[in-house]
Amino acid sequence: EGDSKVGVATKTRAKPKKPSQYKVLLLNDDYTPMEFVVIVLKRFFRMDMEEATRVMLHVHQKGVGICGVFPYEVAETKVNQVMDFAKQNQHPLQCTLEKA
Ligand code: TYC
Repeated sequence: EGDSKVGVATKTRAKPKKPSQYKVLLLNDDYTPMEFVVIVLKRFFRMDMEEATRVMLHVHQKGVGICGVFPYEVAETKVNQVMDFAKQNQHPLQCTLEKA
């Protein structure tokens, strides 16, 4: 009989959304030494010498390059760390975020 039907709960919670990912971009300029950019990529993005050199040369030649892709808060922290470190060393190096 109809009264014996039992409902099954299928959607008890909202699905947690994946945190949005952001690219951290490095911009070229005419003044920051190549060696300093390599140090930045090794220190803040855990690259080895080979990868850091490859990314630095890419930015030098193309004008912009990707350091990595991170959740928003991590990406924002990396940008701030790079900008602070560049300022401390009086280099005009620019680093920014872009939604992945
Ligand atoms: N163009 C710089 C030079 O010739 C090197 C450089 C590379 C600067 C990458 C910034 O993000 C950068 N010294």
